[in-house]
Amino acid sequence: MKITEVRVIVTCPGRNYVLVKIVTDEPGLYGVGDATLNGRELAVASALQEHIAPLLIGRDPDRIEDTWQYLFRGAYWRGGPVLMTALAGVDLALWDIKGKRAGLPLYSLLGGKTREGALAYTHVGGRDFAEVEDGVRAAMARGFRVVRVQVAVPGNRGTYGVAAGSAKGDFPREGLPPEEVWEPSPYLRTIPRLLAHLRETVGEELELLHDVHERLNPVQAARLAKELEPYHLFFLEDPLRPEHKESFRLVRAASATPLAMGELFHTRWDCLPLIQEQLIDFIRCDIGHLGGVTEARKVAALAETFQVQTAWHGPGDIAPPTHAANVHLDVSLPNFGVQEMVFFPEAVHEVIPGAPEYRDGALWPSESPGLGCDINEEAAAKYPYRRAYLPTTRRADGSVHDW
Ligand code: KDG
Ligand code: MG
Repeated sequence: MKITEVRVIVTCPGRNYVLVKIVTDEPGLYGVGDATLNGRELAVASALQEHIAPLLIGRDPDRIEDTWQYLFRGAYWRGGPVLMTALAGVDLALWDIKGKRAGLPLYSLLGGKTREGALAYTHVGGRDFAEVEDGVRAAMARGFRVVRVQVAVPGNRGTYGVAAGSAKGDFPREGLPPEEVWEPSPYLRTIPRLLAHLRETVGEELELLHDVHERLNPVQAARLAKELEPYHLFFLEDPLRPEHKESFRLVRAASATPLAMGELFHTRWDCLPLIQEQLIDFIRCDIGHLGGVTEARKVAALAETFQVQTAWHGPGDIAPPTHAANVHLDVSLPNFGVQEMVFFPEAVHEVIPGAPEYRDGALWPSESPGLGCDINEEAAAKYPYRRAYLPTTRRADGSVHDW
C-alpha cells in the first residue's frame, strides 16, 4: 500500500481549520487529520504543502512510527509549533488509515478501553461572580461534574476565557490582533474571591478548575496556588510561562493545589522535567501541536510512570479529528485524568463530521474504524480562510505581556 496524495484543506466554518487528507492506492481508503494552529494556520498549511507532502508520496502509510521519525529527526530541523502541528496532521491521518484498514476504532489499536467514557470539563466565563455562578449552574444542569471558571477582572481590559462583548480588548487597526490590558494585582485579588463565592453558592462537590494562561511570575503563581488551596481546585492550569520549568518548584512548595501544564509544549522533552520531578499533577499537551497520537502515547507513558494524569488540551481552535484522537487516548490510557471539550457549531459538524459525542458529563469515542471523523470537501469550500489572530496582552504601562 502506498500514499498517492496529500490534500491540505483550509476552511473557516466559524474559525479557521487546517485539515489533512492522506489518500492511498487502495480504492476508497484515506485518512483525515487536523493541523490547525490558531493565528498561524497558513504557515502550517504551507509547511505541509511545500515541504512535507512531497516526502510522503509513495511511502507505506502503515509505517507510522518510521514516518514520524523520518519527518521529526530525518529533516534535521525539528520541534516548534508549526512543524509539530504539521506532523500531528500527518500522524492523525495515518492512524485513521490504520484503523480503517483494521476495521477497528483507534482506541482498540491503542490497547483497548480501560474505561467507557472520558470525564469532560466545559468552560464557564462571566463578567462578574453572579454571571459565572449562573453559568456553572447551567453546566451542572447539563451533567458536567467538572467546570473551568474564568471571570472578568475589574480594572483589566479583556480577560482570558470571558466571552466577547463583555471584556474584549480594542482593535489597534482593522484586521490586526485585538489588544487587552492586564495587571496581576487585581487578578490575584479577584480569583480567590471568585472561588470562595462559588464554594459558598454551588457547594463542595462540583470539581472546579481555573486557567491562568501562563501570565504570572513564580512568586505570584505561588501566592495564587496557596490562596486557592481552601477551595480544592481540580487543578490550577498553566500558572507559568513554558520556558522555566524549574520555577514550578516554588509553586509546588507553596501549596497542595494540583497543577496542570502543557498546551505550549511540543515534544516529550518539554514535558519531561515537570513529570520527572512530579512538579505537576496533570500533563495537558495539545495532541495537535505535539506531533499527534504517536508522541502523545509516549508522553502519557512517561506521565504514568510518575503518577501524573493526562488532561489533553481540547479548545475550539483545534478541529474535530484532534478531539476524536483525545478521546480515543482518554478511554485507553490507564492514567487519564480529565478531558477539556467544546460544543462545535453546526457549520463545523457539516464540514468535519464525527466530533466525539457528549453525554452525562463525559465524551464517548466513535465506534467507527479509525478516528471516526471525515471531511466534507464541498462544504469546506463554502467557508474560505479568513485571516484572524489571537489577542495581544499589554500591561497598564503599554509593555507587552503574555496572552
Ligand atoms: O489558541 C489558543 C487556545 O487554544 C488557548 O487559549 C486555549 O488555553 C486554552 C485552553 O485551555 O483551552
Ligand atoms: Mg489553557
